[in-house]
Amino acid sequence: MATTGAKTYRNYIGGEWVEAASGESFETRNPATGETLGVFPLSSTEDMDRAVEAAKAAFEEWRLVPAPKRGELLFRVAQMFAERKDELTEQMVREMGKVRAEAAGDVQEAIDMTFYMAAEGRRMFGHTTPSELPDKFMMSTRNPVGVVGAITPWNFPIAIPSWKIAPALVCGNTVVFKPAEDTPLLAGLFVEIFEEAGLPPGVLNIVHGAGETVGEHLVKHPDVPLISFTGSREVGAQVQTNAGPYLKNVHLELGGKNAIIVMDDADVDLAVDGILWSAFGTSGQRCTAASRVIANRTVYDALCSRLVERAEGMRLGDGLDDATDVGPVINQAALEKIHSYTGIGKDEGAKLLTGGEVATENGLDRGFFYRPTVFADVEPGMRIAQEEIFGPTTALIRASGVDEAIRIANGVKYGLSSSIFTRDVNKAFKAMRDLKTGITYINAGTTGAEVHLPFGGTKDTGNGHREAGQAALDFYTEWKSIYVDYSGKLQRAQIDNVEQPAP
Ligand code: UN1
Repeated sequence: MATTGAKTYRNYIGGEWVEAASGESFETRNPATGETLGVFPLSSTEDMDRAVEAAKAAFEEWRLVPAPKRGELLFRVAQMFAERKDELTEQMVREMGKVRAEAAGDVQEAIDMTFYMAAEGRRMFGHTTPSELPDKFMMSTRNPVGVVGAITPWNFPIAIPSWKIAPALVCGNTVVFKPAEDTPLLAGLFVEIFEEAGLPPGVLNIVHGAGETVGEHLVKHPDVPLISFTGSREVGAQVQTNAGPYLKNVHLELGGKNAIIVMDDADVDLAVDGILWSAFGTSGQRCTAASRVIANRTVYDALCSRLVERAEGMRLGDGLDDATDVGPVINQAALEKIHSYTGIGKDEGAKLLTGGEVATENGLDRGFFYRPTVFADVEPGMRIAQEEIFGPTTALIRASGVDEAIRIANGVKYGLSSSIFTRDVNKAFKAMRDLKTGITYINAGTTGAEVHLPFGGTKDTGNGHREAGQAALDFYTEWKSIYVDYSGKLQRAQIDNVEQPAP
């Protein structure tokens, strides 16, 4: 594919748009058509060092800007995201491939998150609590930490950066942003909006390039105390290992193998709607995607036939075409990985009900399209029921009763999202308590998190931290406990207020 005419973009370091020191570059392409959309700097560790240095210097002033003022800047950013929503949406469809409605939802999620975190500038509550001693005052405050390294994936190219960067900034940290190589264009637009809103130089920096070079360098940089990473389990483990010797705080948001449970008493039509949306929306490329359906025996057959019929009715195509239900997957490697799991599923003895192939008709061969794929007769231990495929493939598993269904749902290494369709309040409450995931939906699919509740998962989905909601503040600040003694004398805690035993 010729690159002639494709615009060249730069890194943003210390308030300047600059080329990579090496002068090398890479391209971003439309996964539906193969069209080249832009040329980006393939940065080196030298560029990353400069960005960290700029962020470190900017921190000393930014941390002293009153939090409500930092919030006001984020309000402006949120407003600009809203004003430019159509443009960002269209660019996202081109660069990432998701259909227009979903791309608009991605941008909306960033608008919501930025408004939410902007308002945090006037909250960021700490505690006051009585002292055990007279004439003494105690409180805790949230303090910024320093430079945050934000490493983001391509599947939510605007929303996920906002989950990390909005709370990081409102809390008074500065940021070096290393976006995914597949969606640099959107990441650049994201940063441009912060610049236009008036963010001081150095507070937010972006360095484009490869994870193995600049990403790794950021993770290992001694001047970056916080790392927030969203991506695969394998890379997450590497990030943790690389950051370990520096004793950094690391937030990991990794994979999922999310299940939808359908009970015998469920509204089956509603369940089918939920499954299709969660399994095939964004072509299955969400960490929250429903890649397993655990169906109770009496609804199993009905579910199979309805899912097949509806999946076969889904139209594949360019997300810019409003008739499209399912867009492309991100790149050739993703297409190959997804297809390899079809082979794995067949070899394991699962029954392929529909899909299972690359779609090439009507010009689809210019992009990376995979048919919505449904496997039946899947056993809980099969690889297609255990491993994250990150594509439009879902596996139907039989269960008897809510206890077995929950046991199967929990029988994977991940724990991000889960769902149960039931009209029985007792089963619903049991599921809310016992499904070992960070998120559980009742009578809805596994996707659709809102910005003001914590987002994240148990087990190998992460390392215990959460993004979004108030929970995000726990990662982007450190607690400071402050004691003010206004008694005018030395008062010893645990001693002067306690009657000492006779000698
Ligand atoms: C992700 O897949 O990485 O709940 C994020 C959802 C979206 C966010 C998904 N709001 O599916």
